[in-house]
Amino acid sequence: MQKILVARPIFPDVIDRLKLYFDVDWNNGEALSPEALHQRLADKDGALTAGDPIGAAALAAAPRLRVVSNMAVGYNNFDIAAFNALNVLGTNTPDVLNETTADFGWALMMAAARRVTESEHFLRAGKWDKWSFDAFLGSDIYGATLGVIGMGRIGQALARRALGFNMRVVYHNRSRVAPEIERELNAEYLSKEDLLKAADHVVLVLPYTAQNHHTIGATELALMKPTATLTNIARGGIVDDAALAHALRTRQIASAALDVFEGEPRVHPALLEVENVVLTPHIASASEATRRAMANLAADNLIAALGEGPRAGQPPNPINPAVLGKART
Ligand code: 8YV
Repeated sequence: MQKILVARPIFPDVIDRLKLYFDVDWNNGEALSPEALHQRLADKDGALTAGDPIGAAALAAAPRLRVVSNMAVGYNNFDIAAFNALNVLGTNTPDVLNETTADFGWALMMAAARRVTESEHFLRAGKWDKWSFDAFLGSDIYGATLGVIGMGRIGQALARRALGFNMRVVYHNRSRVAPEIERELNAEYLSKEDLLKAADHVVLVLPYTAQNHHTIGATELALMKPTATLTNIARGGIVDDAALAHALRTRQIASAALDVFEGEPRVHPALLEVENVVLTPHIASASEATRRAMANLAADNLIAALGEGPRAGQPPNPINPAVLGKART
């Protein structure tokens, strides 16, 4: 039997599925340190990860490893050049999380605009002693301008929600989406700068790459409206968290909502100090049904990529399909 490592706790029934095909080493505890991860990978043919960093050193420590299946759509934890150099396949879990993640982005945007958590903290602290006309005044979503940065599958799902809120939708992306999608979503392409000036609510849904590092920093925040909100459901590092904390403290923008952070699970201490930010612990895809679908899709990818099951040799979501069928070097 081929050997696999499941690097994180996941649903036990998915482990049972994997056991039908593999000898499974399951880390059902804290995330492994790089050293422990490399050691556990040493005799494995495949691995299932969830954000665990896999680069040249991990692959060198695992001479038999042929596939790493990430339980996430984002795979910035993989060094794909290193994978390609050794003919190691990477897979991810796109699509199954689009609507759930867009729902959560919407919830965060609304919470930031209408100051939901900020006012709840006030109430819980026992500070609410009277109704007042100007308590926690926020900004409207309905009829406002939504700015989506990153118009992939999740960005499009967000923009589709905006149709029901009678919003103007502007977007920025590496490249323009197809004209029929622009028409369906009533979405207008703008440069990043023009989008930041025009939008009432900016939502970030782009993948993390070296080029996207600090897509939003002090310069970009200075372009936004003082009434605007910023929501990040993409990846830590896309926003300069220190610059954002400063912009929130000085009310350069009205509020923000963040599900992802630079260096998470640590959160920049300055963000914890400001009231006008909603903070959640990387849970945008965390509905029961979606996390189950992601775990099962990650298992499907691993089973197929290691030549087992009904789709043997044809994993549904290869990231670097050019290595399929090539011997590990
Ligand atoms: C994952 C995510 O749950 O899919 C992604 O890219 O950010 C989340 O849905 C998380 O990355 C753990 O792997």
